[in-house]
Amino acid sequence: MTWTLTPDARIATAPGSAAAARTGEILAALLRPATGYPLPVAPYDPAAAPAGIALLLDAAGAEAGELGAEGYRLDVTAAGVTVRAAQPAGLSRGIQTLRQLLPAEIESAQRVDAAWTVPGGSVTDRPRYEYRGMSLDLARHYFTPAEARRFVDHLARYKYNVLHLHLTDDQGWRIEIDGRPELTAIGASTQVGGGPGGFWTQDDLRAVTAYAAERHITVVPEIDMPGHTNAAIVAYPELGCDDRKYEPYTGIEVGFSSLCVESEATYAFLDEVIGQIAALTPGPYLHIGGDEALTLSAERYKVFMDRAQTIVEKHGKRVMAWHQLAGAAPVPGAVLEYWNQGKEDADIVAAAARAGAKVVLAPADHTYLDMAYAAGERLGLKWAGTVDVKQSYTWEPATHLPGLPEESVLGVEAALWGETLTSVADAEYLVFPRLLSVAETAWSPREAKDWPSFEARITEQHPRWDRAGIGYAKR
Ligand code: TNX
Repeated sequence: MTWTLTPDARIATAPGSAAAARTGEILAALLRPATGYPLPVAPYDPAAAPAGIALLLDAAGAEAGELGAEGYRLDVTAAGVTVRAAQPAGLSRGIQTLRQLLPAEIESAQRVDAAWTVPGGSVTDRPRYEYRGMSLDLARHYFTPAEARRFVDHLARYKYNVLHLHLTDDQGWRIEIDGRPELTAIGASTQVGGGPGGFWTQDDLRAVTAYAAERHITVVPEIDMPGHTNAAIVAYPELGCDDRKYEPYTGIEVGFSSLCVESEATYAFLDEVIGQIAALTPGPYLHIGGDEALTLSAERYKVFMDRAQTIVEKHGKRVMAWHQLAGAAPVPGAVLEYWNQGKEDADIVAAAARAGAKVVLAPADHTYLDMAYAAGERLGLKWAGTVDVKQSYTWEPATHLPGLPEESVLGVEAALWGETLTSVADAEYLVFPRLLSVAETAWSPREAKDWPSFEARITEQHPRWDRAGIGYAKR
């Protein structure tokens, strides 16, 4: 038994839900180019003839509990397709499964003649982890807002729910801050390798955040501090001290810069920046970096991070930081992002988690999409070794860090650092297929993971990526 998408199909969405209607429009926009069908979107009307596709929010009681915030149930019969969820985010995930069940030609930007059939059956699906992210490094290589939206689409396709934007680093400051014009006039004008850099206006960040939110993806903005701040200090020299002279930097070393810990000018700056970033992004988290502050003693680092965390909380956000914060004093409710290779720093992270911190796992030797696939590759770094597709897939979050309580793992993140990138094509070569390894690790139940099956399913994605114009590594 199959269902076939026909020219007269309509998309009926949960009455009274603007979010469901928006998801219906997003689905229609995905299906119209290849099919050439009009696919009107309208509120579901039980008295009308079957629409073809229905996106409903009628999961209730035990089923709603089972589906949670992002789960969905997909039923395909000869009469039509129904996606049901308890929350709008579930519909957003469900339409991507429907898209995957259609023939690969559905990815074409031009009209194609194909039999738009979907196999019949029912699927109940929900994510394993509540945080499933990818970070994009705008600082080492600048990406425009349109390019970032392209990555949001990639994340939506594989059911991610967080886009982490690394907005600042030694090589560039990428976000407009009112009252601090030199950040963008000077701080934004560099990137790795000497290119022109660039920055987003506040409206750009608002717009990308809204585009992601319509796809039920939360933007987590990161302002890295106290290290990784060369670009900010070049723009505002009073932010530095330690008798170090700051010059624009386009290399790829880390750990040499720091905001001045003892200066009130530093905290006045943080209050402005964090306040504005908090107001621009509705999500719960604000990431303050905290990694590789190699010029600071542990004492000075703690003094700084204590004050920075207080400022984040004052502006109504939950602190997120790289796991080095575990070596200082994470505030209650802080989320630590573990990024090292091997089990390095497992002890301090596990101790912080036992004291109540939550942990997002981004182990460099598995989820760093900027690691080279293999020796001899043009793209990617190798400081955490090479990460082939199997290495990116075969690890287990619940037991990855010795001593880390399983319930403290909030989720998993893929990281795309930009040191070796010069274009979106470079980025997609590193991202695909490893984005899917991290997606499956974050979404699917532990017992459903299976490398031979995954490897075969990656190859099945190739015709979709070819038609969608997505670059990838044939691995
Ligand atoms: C380490 S991950 C860094 C980044 C680099 C990355 C390159 C982390 C918190 N710090 O500054 O871009 O390695 O792989």
